[in-house]
Amino acid sequence: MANPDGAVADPMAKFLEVYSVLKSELLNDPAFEWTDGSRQWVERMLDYNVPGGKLNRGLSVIDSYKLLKEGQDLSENEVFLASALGWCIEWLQAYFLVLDDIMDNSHTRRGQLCWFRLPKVGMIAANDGILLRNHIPRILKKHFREKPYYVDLLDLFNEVEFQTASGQMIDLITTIEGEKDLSKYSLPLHRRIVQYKTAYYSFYLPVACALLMAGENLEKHTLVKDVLIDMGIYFQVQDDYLDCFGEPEKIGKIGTDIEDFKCSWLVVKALELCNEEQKKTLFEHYGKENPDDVSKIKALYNDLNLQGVFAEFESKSYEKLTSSIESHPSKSVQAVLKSFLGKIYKRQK
Ligand code: DMA
Ligand code: MG
Ligand code: MG
Ligand code: MG
Repeated sequence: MANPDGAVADPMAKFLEVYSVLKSELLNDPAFEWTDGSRQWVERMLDYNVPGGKLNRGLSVIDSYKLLKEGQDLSENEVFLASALGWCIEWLQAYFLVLDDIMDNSHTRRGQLCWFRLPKVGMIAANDGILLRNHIPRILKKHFREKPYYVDLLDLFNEVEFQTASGQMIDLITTIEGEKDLSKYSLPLHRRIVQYKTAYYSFYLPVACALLMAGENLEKHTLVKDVLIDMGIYFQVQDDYLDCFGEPEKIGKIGTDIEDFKCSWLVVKALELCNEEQKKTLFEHYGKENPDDVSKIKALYNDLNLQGVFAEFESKSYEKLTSSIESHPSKSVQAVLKSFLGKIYKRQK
């Protein structure tokens, strides 16, 4: 939607325009000798995997940067740079999701087949994941090389990627065939997994990007980091809940946590609340592909009223997060954090 002066009014449309710019730069990267075939593959792979989500992480870099600038008008260039950083996070997410879906044996993502499920793609998806990951430093080099915060930006992305991959590792090694043992599942283990696999890249990274752009030193913002990590943990509990209780049409994916023997918040709560007989059911049927086993677990979750337990958790988390946010000295930082929390509270997708 263009105004008479040609400016784009809709922030989403503007953000998507930056995607097109970054994509065409990547498809003409001078470090590679492109052919029509290779260009078409990458373009299709990007369009399939990068822009189709909610784009919350990406958009929140721009929102956060605006709030940190306390109402000052941003220049065209600042909006472009904040959008480019937002897209780097969406690229990082796409990279993790393409590989996560292979490892979790998932079927759908964002309302379509998982990339590796397409007949022409298969395990080429593994290399596509690597390519997506490599696009991030290409984008950063092209647009941020001369910035004083360039090294900090590279370091931030490297650190967060390492934390996420480590979280994925502990998520996966709890499900090793032949070593499945529900008795090792607990709230502290769950917290450790989700803190690393989700919270850093989904919550800390967007705000950290905005802080670096605003010239801030990240070491001075540990309080902000702590709140964002707690928010990320809450967000992944929602993801675990929606895996079982969400509507696939809304969340765009079909849950696999029960089949995959995941250390989900739901199974941890079930273990906490069950009686001896229900515990037997959990041990016997959790982590099996067979739909009858899965149904028995879902019936048990209903018997234990996990929907109600979750609703309680959700409002408690909201209260706790709000009071941590309000303890922060800066009003603009409070606004950044509150806007984030508002976007995810009681989310259905
Ligand atoms: C995914 O956790 C975490 C990363 C880093 C992709 P998950 O497997 O629960 O995510 P999803 O439910 O989206 O597959
Ligand atoms: Mg998954
Ligand atoms: Mg996973
Ligand atoms: Mg999940």
